[in-house]
Amino acid sequence: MFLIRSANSNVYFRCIEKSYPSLLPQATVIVIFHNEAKSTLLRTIESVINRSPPQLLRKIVLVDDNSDNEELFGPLQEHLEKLPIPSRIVRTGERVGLIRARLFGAEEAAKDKMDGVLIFLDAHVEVTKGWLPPLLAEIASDRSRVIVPVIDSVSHETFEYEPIEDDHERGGLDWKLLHFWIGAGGRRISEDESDAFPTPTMIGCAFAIDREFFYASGSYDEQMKIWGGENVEMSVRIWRCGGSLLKAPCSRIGHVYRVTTPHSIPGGVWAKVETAAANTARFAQVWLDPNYLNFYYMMNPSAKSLDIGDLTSRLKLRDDLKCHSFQWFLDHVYPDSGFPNKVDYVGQVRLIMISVDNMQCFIVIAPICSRYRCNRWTLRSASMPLAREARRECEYVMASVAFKRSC
Ligand SMILES: [Mn+2]
Repeated sequence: MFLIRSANSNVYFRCIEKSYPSLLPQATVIVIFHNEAKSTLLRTIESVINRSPPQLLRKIVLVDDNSDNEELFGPLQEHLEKLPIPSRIVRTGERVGLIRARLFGAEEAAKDKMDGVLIFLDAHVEVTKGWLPPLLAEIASDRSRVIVPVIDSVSHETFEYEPIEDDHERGGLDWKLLHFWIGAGGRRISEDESDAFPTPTMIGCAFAIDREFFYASGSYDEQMKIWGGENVEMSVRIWRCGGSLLKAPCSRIGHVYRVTTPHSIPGGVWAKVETAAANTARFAQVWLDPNYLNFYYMMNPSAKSLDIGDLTSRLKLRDDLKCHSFQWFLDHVYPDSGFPNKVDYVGQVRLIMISVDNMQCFIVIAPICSRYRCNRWTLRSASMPLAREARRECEYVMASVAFKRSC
């Protein structure tokens, strides 16, 4: 597999015709890695260099979060020295996790010049032709915009580039406060399908943000550990504290969705689950209104016993920035969320049947009620083309209804 290839991206015809201002802010690309395969990491970097207008790319900062793979030292360093764009590698020295490593990279990025745009990329992506100007142009017109590209898929087996079908998908928030993909929704702000559009949340593997705004809006919650939940925290915070999160359909990036975890965690898989859960619980405690926080603990009773650390600085940030409430976020940014604002009862899905053939969900639910007699509902809903997504959508549709009816 060559490091450099011409990746296919099926951009809209209008993207090719689009013109961008000649004066755009410069980007510093920050890539965090931990024992990434050298070839995958270099494909990320080479694609950035080959598919970005050189005048728009200031430098590349690589942050090594305590790798022990030898080819990520001497051989990687040698490769970087030959690159036409300044590329620097900094090493954390101990395992600090994605969140703190990104903060580390942002500090390094600001050492020469304070202005410009930070672009955080996973170490296993491949940017496509034309990916950069759409991101920078949105930020040039409003520095409080955080911009995400369309995330296509790169096969982890063959490295084939696979454009996603619906590039107007948005990021949502499920009832466990995790990111998931949702449809375009009815909220079109423009008739031109190549224009950037609002998305409630981002997946986190690639985004662009003005450097000053990154810090002014609270960068990251430093007490979140390793990985997990930080993407949702940032998304919701950006919206609620004076910014916005948009997706630019003319900017496309391929991402290798891995089968195993990209961020190994000392302590194994249970430590990983618990770390991500504690990060999410920190987000819930700081950013949910009391009724939604109550609902979150009903859905996640085990979250109550997690050690989530001290919240003082994040609560102060929320107050200092005079951020809107979670209710405001739901009303203005995510009206199709289905989050219930008053919950008397939490039920459970007993049985889901999915007919993949005719793309429909048939759901039978038997809510669990301790003290009251419950109805048994049978619902039917439109579905998604993939079984995995259908399952999710079905649960979601079902659950919304279940919560709206009391037993
Ligand atoms: Mn990734």
